[in-house]
Amino acid sequence: MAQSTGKITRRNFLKTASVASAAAATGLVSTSAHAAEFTFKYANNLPVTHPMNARAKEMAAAIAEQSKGRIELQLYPNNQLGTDTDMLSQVRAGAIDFFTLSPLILGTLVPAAQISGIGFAFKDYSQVWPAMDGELGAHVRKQIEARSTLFAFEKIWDNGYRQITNSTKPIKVAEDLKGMKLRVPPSPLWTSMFKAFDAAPTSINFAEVYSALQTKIVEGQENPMAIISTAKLYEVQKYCSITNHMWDGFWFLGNKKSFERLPKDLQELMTRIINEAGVNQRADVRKLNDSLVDEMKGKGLAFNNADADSFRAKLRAAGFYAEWKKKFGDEPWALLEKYTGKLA
Ligand code: X2X
Repeated sequence: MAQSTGKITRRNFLKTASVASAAAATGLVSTSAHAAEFTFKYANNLPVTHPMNARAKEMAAAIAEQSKGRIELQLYPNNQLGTDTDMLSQVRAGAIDFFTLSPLILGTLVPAAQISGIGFAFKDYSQVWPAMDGELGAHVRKQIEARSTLFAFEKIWDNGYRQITNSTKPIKVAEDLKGMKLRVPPSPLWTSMFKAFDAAPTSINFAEVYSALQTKIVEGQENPMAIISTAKLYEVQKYCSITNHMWDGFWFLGNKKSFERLPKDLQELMTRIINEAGVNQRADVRKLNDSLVDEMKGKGLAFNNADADSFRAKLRAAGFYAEWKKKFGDEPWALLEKYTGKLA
């Protein structure tokens, strides 16, 4: 008979299933089988192998454990719920509760948020974190809260310093970018900056970057090493030019109404765990970005160092700094320069 051989017959399956649902109904199964009191969705655009998602997984586990199962944070990495543009609409509407987004892409909704992405602003991380954890970050978070249905947690997560890859030639000086078809993320500042370099920038969401490079819709793109590696962009690019042309991060955004469903103590619990995860993620990303050049060389990417001065001079000559200072306003610009020194 089927039952004695252990084969799953329909009758056997139904019997097991009804035992399981009876156990759930009487509370005899582990807490993970219970629906949590509060369920949230957190979505992002990065591969599961990126430190952002390793830390997110750890963070979701800590939230479940420390809330004693009352909160479940569901993770949707790798553009599973759509492109950044789609996900931004969803989190604004509350269909997603949390979302990590570059301050520059957030600029399509809150223009003031783009200020941290000014080309060659932060010399290194010793300027980035004091600015973003300090008055500049506070200014941006205030703008986000005032001008959208969203808020940002205090600790911005890291993306890193961005480098240019392409399939055509090494970029050594700004002049080499002339006319180059480059993908940039959807953001006014990004487009403005690469126009100032005389490149031919096209806005494309990250979800479509690999295929845009593969089919040569664009020649190149720019991203930190950890993304070039985890998204395997080296498979469809030949050259990587170390330009460090801007630092980029990810604001950990929440939908205000979603988060306010939580009682104060649970809001505090989530806030603490999310900010801690962000700080740990910063260390992971920095280590990874610093360690990948040799590995990428092994995968066939040709590296060169670019002359940063020629890029800065080009931005200055194109009036880039003057234009954006005017757009952001004197006071926010002074906040930026408080951390970076004089820029324009
Ligand atoms: O879209 C990109 O290039 C990425 C992944 O770096 C951002 O999210 C800004």
